[in-house]
Amino acid sequence: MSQYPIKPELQVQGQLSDNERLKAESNHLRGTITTDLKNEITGGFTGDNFLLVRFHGMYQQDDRDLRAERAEQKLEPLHNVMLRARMPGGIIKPEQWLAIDEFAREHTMYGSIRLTTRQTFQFHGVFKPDIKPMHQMLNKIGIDSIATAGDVNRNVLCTSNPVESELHQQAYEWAAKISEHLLPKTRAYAEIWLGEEKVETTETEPVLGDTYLPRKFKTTVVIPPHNDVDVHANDLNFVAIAENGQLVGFNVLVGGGLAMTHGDKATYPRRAEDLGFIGLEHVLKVAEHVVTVQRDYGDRVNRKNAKTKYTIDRIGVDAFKAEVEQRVGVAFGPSRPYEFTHRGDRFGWVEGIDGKHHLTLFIENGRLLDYPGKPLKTGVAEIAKVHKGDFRMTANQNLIIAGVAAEDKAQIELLARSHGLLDNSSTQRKNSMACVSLPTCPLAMAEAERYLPTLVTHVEGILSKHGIAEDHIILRVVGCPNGCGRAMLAEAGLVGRGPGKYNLYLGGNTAGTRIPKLYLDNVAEAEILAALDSLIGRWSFERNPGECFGDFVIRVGVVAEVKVSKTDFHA
Ligand code: SRM
Ligand code: SF4
Repeated sequence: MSQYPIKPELQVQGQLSDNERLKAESNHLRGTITTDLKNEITGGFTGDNFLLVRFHGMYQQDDRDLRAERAEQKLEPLHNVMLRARMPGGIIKPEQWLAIDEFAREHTMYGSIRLTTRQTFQFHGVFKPDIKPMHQMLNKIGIDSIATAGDVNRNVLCTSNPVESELHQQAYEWAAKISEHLLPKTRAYAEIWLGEEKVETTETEPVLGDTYLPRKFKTTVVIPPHNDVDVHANDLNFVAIAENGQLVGFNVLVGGGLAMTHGDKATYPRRAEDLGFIGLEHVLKVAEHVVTVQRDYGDRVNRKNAKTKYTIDRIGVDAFKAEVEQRVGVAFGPSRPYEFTHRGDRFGWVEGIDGKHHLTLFIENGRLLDYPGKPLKTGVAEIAKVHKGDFRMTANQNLIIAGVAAEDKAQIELLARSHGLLDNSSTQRKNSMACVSLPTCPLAMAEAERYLPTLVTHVEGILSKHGIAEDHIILRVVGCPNGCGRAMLAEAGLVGRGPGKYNLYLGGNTAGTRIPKLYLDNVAEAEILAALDSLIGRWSFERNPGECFGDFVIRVGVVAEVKVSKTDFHA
C-alpha cells in the first residue's frame, strides 16, 4: 500500500510475479534463512531463501566447471555464496583491506578479491559454515552487504578519482547519504548475520515499501566531465553542478539501464534522461521519490519489464517527473549546462588540488589474485600495511591508492612496481573490460573475464598492424545480455550468445552517452576479428581528426545511430 494517491491507469494490472509473493511472505527479508543456515544436509539455501539471501548481499553459486564431474559422482553441486559488499563511492581503508584480504585467502574457494563494475568487491566461493563469520568479520571492520543485491537500491556510485578534492568530498558525502537514506529499514540483516536480538516492533519500509521495489535499482553521483560511473547504466543519477569549485546542486537523470534478453524486442538497453536541476536541500527527497514513484508504478507482473527505464517508456517521462515533483513538493529547474568528455580511469599518479597524490592501478578484470610472477593481491596488502590514506575502487574495476603524501610516493610506487601492479599494459588493455561470467556466474552463456586478455591481445595486434598502436577503442565483453561489464555502452561490445559465440555491437562513444547497435549476430572469434580488422583499418586512415571509433562507424554508415532505444535499438 502506497502512502500516496495512486493512478491505476499508470499501473500494470495482472497476476503478480512470484517474486512479489516471496517478498510479501518474507517477514521483511527474514524468511527461514536462520533455519537453513543450520541445515547441514545441503550446502545451499532452500525454497524462497535462495532468492532472499540476495537482499543480504549474497548469491548462491556453484563452480560451473565442476558441475559435470560432481553430477557424475552423484554429488549435489558444490554450493557456495558470492558476497558483494556495500561500499558507497568505493572507499575502503587500509585496515579494512587487510581484513578482507585475509578472509579471501583463508576462507574462500578462489582466494581472490574481485573488484566490480559498481565500485565494490566480491568474495567468490564462501561455504555455508563461513557465511556468518564472514558477516561478523565485515561488521567488525565497519562494512556490510545490505542491499547490494535484490529488488532494492544497490551500491551508490561516485566519481572515483579525488583529484578535485573538495568537490569530490562533497559528492562522495552525498553518495553515502543517499545510500543510507534508501537502505531497507528491516533489522533482518543484523538479526540473522550479526546475532542481534529480535526487538518486537512493527516494522515498515516507508521508502522501499513492504514488498520492496519491482526490480533492482541503481544510483550514481557523478562529477562531469568524467563519466567514469557510466550514468546511462543507472536508474537514477545526480550530476554534480559546481560553481567556483563548490557543489551547488545536481541535474537529475533517470531511466538508464543496459540489460536485455536475446530475442525479446520488448527489452533493450536505454540511456537515462534529464528531469532537470535541483538544489542540495532537495537531494534526499528527490532520491526518495524517484524510488517511490518507481516502487508504485514499476511493472510487478513481468519482471523483464520491471526496471525504471520501462516504467518511463510506458507512462512517459513527463508523467514520471510530475509524480516525483508532486511527492517532493518542488519543481525541477531547467538543467544546468555540463558535458561528459570521457570515462576511463586516469592511470598513474595525479596530484589533487589539496596537494595529496593518487595512484590509479590497472587491475585486469578487477581480479586481485597472486598470479605466477605477479603477486597482485599480496602487493595491495603490502601497500595497505604502510599506506596512510585510503583505497578507492573505480567503476571500471580498477584501484586507486588515494591520499598519499609527497614523501610517501616513492615507497608506494616501489611496492606497486615490485608486485606487478604497475606494468606497461597498452592503452587498449586499460580501456577494455569484461564481466565475471564463467565459471561462477550461473547466467553466463559465453566466456568473458577469462576470454578478455586474449581478445585484447588480438585487438592490440590489429591496432599495430594499422599503425595506430597507441590508440584504443572502448572494448567490452559480457557473457550474456544482462550486460554487467557494460558492453551496451562500448564502442565495440561483445555479448555472449553461446560457447564461443557473441553478438558484436558497435557505435558507443568515448563519453558513454550512446547505446551501440547490432553489427554481427551470433558469430565466433574469427568473424569478429576480421570485422574489427577491416573497420579499424578504415578508421585508421578515413577518420576525422580526433574522431573516436564509435563516432566513425556511425558517420560512415557501418551502423545506424541509436537515438531512442525503444524504436531504434532493434530496428
Ligand atoms: Fe550484474 C546479475 C555480476 C554489474 C546487470 N550480475 C548478475 C549476477 C549476480 C548473476 C546472477 O544473477 O546470478 C552476476 C554474478 C557473477 C559473479 O559470479 O560474480 C553479476 N554484475 C556483476 C558484476 C560483478 C560484474 C563485474 O564483472 O564487475 C557487477 C557487480 C556490480 C555491483 O558491485 O553491484 C555487475 N550488472 C552489472 C551492471 C553494470 C552496472 O551496474 O554498472 C549491469 C547492467 C546495468 C543494468 O543494471 O542495466 C548488470 N546483472 C545485471 C542483470 C540484468 C538486470 C536487468 O535489468 O535485467 C542481472 C540479472 C538479473 O538481475 O536478473 C545481473
Ligand atoms: Fe553473468 Fe551475464 Fe552478468 Fe556476465 S553479464 S556476470 S555472464 S549475468
